[in-house]
Amino acid sequence: MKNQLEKIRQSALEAVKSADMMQDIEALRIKCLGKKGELTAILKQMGKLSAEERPAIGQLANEIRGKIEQAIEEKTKEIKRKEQEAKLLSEKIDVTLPGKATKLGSRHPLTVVLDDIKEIFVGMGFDIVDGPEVELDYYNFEALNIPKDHPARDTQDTFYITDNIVLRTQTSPVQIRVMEQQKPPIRIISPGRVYRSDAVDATHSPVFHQIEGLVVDKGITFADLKGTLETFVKRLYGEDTVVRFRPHHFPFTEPSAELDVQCFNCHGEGCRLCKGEGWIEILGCGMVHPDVLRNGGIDPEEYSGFALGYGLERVCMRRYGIDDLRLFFENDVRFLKQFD
Ligand code: 2NM
Repeated sequence: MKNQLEKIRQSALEAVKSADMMQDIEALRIKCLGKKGELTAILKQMGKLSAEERPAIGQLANEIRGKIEQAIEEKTKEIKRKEQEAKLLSEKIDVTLPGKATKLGSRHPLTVVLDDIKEIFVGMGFDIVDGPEVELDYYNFEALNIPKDHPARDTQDTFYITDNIVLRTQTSPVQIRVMEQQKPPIRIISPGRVYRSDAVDATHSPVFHQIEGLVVDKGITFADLKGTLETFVKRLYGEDTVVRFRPHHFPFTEPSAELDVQCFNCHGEGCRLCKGEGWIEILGCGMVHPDVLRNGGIDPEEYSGFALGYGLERVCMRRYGIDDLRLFFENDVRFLKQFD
């Protein structure tokens, strides 16, 4: 029996020594020390021993049990420590590594140009106003002196929601609304989306952007229009920009004009950029028609004003040399991230 005990001691301690996983240790504990384990089996046979042998064997068995328990406990600690070390090692981070850079978006090129334009007008004391894109026929056409038979009112050109509701074709309806609500002096610009029933190509889009401006006060003259617009254009294109005003016609202004800038490429000689003209058309403008003032609830005997309107896409295309309008609306990041 003593030999059996020594064998158990030896094999158990060796097994504990070579174990390297918690499952192995637990299996070993059950095998040796469990209720049906090897050591228990020996102790059950103690009854067969003589009274003299019994204490010594009992003592030995207890001593072996103690040794095995101790070995298991030490091994368990060792395994746990190794597991912890491995975990710490695998989770190690180098806090001195550079961080991942956050990719910032950029402004859309139309926004870049619009922000510049807004800043110039705000600097001259203008307010920026918004209005509905789904608009009454009255504000979009009627109040602006655009008669019922005018080609702009054709369903070929305008998106009709109903007989008297349209997608605004210009932002001038905003100006009528402002005149209705606000007493002069009025100094506003109204940038925003406008709609025309056009097929998409390199120079046409059913949705594009306009900026219109309106100034109404006592004693406003064509000189104010010229001074304000020349200042605006020089701030946008540079102080050495040469401008000219050319007579034109709009139903809502009288007199009306278009503002051209001299081609900065050929200085008026005529080249490919200005298509041989020497001048590049920038915007439309004029003195607000007395009927339009009246429609806005303003007495044309007491007040006068000027207005202007132009397309944001064209300004932007010229500034960046963009040759296809569709690029603005396709949202291809390879295009968009070149600006701002
Ligand atoms: C243009 C050209 C000239 C214009 C007129 C008005 C209003 F409401 F005051 F009558 N707003 N915008 C105007 C004048 C627009 O676009 C080429």
